[in-house]
Amino acid sequence: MVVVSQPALDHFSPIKTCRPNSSFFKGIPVVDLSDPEASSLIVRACEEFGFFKVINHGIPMEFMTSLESQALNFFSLPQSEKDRAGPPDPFGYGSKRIGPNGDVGWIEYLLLNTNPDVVSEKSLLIFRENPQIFRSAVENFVSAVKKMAFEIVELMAEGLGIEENNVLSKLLRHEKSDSCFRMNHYVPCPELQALSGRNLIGFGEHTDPQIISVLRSNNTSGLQISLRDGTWVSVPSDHTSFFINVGDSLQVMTNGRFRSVKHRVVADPMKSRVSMIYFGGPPLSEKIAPLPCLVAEGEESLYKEFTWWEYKKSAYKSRLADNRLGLFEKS
Ligand code: GA4
Repeated sequence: MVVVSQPALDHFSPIKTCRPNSSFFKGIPVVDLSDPEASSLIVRACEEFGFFKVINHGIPMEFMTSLESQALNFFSLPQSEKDRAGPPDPFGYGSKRIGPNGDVGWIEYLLLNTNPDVVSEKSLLIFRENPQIFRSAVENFVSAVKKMAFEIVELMAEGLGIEENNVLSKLLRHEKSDSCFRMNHYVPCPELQALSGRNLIGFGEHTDPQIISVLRSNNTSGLQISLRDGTWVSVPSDHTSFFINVGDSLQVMTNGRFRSVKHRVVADPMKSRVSMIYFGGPPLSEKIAPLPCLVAEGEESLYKEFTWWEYKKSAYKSRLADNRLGLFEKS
């Protein structure tokens, strides 16, 4: 038995840990974007899990690998260099601290606005080492992933039987769409595993506030989702595919028919995990409410009225694991 000395463990506090989970969930829905049935498969996945994997997406592997290597170049800079691009406000480089309210995780990350009106000082610092290459790797990847997100939300609308065109995609396509992009690096940490047999939580449990999130990671697993009954299951990694999360706003727009998925990331003790996520949100002034065509006669909205700006403001006052939609549910 390994005797764990308290000072050694204190080094990792206050980051939470959990017992390793070596079995992978085999029931993650997989949607082939070229399948004529894709729209109904997507709807079923969003209702049951709020989560699915996308294959045959047409995004060149080259976009994923070049961004991954640029991100790793940045993350391998000396800490003092990286810190110059932080702290995140919310954009920029962050290490361990997530959000403004005391959440921490075993993670370092870069958070970027996808449509900067100005070239911010922060992004100049992020791209500093390799300005052209890094910036264009981000641009290529984000613009391809955005297009796929537009296509996916259109398939959702089709599967939901919404007749009006582009009802969801217009929010993401909007020039003022409030979307962001995140590159996460989960550094391996064999010491804690050796000391305690436990793994560090990289990104604590939460739901994403936006409409849709599109994630790609390298072949290191760690992502876990919570099923309807509250059990946590590990998602097998697949560096060739994308994973889609339903966000809180989409849960509201479907009046609770789609569920925003609770998820978290457990850091692998031996292998580094790199993930990249596009969070597609509406313009700040957009009213977030159930789409009228999805509310049957005699049925009511489950939520009070609010704008994306109001929801976002409230999200930034919350802790990661809070039930953010709770405040906006009708009692
Ligand atoms: C979760 C989804 C996205 O990563 C994010 C996160 C944001 C942040 O890291 O700044 C938040 C978190 C996320 C939800 C609640 C608030 C805001 C940290 C936090 C404690 C960029 C987002 O949009 O919301």
